[in-house]
Amino acid sequence: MRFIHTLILVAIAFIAGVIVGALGVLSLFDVGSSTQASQVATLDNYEYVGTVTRIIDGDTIEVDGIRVRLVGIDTPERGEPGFKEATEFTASLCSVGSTAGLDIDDLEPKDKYGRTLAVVYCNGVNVNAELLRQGYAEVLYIPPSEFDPYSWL
Ligand SMILES: [Ca+2]
Ligand SMILES: [Ca+2]
Repeated sequence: MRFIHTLILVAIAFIAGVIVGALGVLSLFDVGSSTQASQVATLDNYEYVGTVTRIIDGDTIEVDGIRVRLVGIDTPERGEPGFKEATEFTASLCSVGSTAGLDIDDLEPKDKYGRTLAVVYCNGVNVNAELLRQGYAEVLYIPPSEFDPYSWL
């Protein structure tokens, strides 16, 4: 009898182990597939994804060496009050070496200096809108533009 009891206990332990193991595999699979889905969704939102290579000032950065002007806003120029603060704020959101997603202005993809006009996303944050909301930038709305900066306020 004792042998049979032991056998049943071992069988129960084995079945429990299989169930726990199966749940573990299922949850791993779930995590894997949802991560993949969100990455696909994220890349869909951006027309370009690259690495921040340089912070020029509050409203101009380089992504993979491409000069990008943050559309819809204007931060102070060098020598003007607020220049340092705006530049540091942009640098804190989009540190050099981090990943940036660009939503390029479909209606005006470049300005007269050849800079790419875009909304820049760093860590999922709309940097153009955040500069405006935190008071580091002013609205600079030059139609035609895909974006209405007033909608960010
Ligand atoms: Ca400026
Ligand atoms: Ca766009």
